[in-house]
Amino acid sequence: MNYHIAVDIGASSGRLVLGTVRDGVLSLEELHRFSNGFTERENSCFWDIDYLFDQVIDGLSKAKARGIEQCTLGIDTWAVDYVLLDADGNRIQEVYAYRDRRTDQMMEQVAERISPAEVYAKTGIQRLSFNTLYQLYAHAPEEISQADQILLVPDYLYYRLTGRKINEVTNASTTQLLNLDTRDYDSDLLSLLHIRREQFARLTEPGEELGTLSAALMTGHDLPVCRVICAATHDTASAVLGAPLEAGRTSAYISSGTWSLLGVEREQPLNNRQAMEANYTNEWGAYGTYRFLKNIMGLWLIQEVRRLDGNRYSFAELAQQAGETEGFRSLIPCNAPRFLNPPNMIEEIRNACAESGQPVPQTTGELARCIFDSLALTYLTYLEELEQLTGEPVELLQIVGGGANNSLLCQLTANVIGREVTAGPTESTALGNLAVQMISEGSLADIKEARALVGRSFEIKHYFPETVPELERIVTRWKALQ
Ligand code: LFR
Repeated sequence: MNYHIAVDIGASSGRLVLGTVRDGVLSLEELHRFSNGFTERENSCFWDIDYLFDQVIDGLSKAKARGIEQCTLGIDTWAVDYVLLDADGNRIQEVYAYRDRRTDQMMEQVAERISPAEVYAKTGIQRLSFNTLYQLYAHAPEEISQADQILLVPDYLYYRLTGRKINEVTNASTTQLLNLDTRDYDSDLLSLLHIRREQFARLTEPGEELGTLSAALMTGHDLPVCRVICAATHDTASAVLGAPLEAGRTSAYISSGTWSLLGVEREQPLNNRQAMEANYTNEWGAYGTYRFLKNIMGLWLIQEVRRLDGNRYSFAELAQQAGETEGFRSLIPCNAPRFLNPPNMIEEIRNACAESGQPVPQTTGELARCIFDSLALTYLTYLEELEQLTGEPVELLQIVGGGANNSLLCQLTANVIGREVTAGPTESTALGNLAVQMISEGSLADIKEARALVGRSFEIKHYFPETVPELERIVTRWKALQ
């Protein structure tokens, strides 16, 4: 029996998932789950990276206790955030979380030094205030020069596990510093940041073996013998690898979690003027693919409402309450920067509704309904835009990730976009992580085989559009809010 373990850490939770294949079917077992979130201190937002590392070790100890002596291991996390290390490999400061407000004005400041069009032509990456480019620009040059190495979060976890320093490419592309032509860090952008190429590590492709757990870890803990494999370390890259994209039908996907990432997989980047103006991104995927997609403020909105509501209700209960309230009553422009990290999400949503003369959602159910309706309308807007940009009509929308569990949102999406929606697998990120391990180890030939394995191993739900009375009027109302 071959054991594979995916460490999959998102902005709100993390897990270690065991994957095993028996009789041509892949099954998953959650070995360990833990919560995640940034903390605010003196107006700054930080991740607790030591806690996350400890959780990885706890999960591996559980694997050993469960009888796993040997396995392969891969890591993925959210993107863009980084760790600055000194020459001894020690962190020189805490790890900022990407919703930290220090980058609020940085896109404008960078634009004064290099035009957004030039940056887009070089990198093909959408402008988001939290891209590593803007985060690093917010540091004083002296601070940056103190860093011997800059690793992204999963690179850093790999370093703590194995002692090897790499920059994995799928995640590195989200820095907005990689050049599409040279396929390396762009020298103009590095000099803008006062960074020398050597401060970043070697670019590493998913599938490469990184060695074993360090001797120090093995002596200090009771852990399985792990062959550590470089996964597609950006969670969205893994999520799309783990999506059983349907061949023969033109489909788009939404990787639905804290963010909703709506897009298509392509063999070539699409970074023309229209794509730039619409602010679509070309993130690098494993095996030479690109994800042409748009970041949509996703379940973060409901996660924040739930948190502020004292975590009284589960996500399933919130969806149920939303389903019991009147639809399309109050709508918000979900992707407006005001929702990125407001001091109080509930107040922000209520204010947005009041300012636009709509009924102000009072109950938790009304707030949830406002979010789900607005998300579905946002999906419609960007799906139509995506079709225009690629010139390819989309027949089917495939929702993967945790949001695939939300049948209200899936049905609303089908209704609003007027197309079939499939939902699942919910664990597509862990699946994509495991797929790279299995391809690397040779038990799967390629990503096509991996997707076929996923397709036959997990149930996919289908949602067909139902009529929404006066949808056209609702869409017009929604567009006027932007
Ligand atoms: C999703 C994700 C997105 C990225 C955002 C910030 O978890 O990785 O792809 O834009 O988080 O890192």
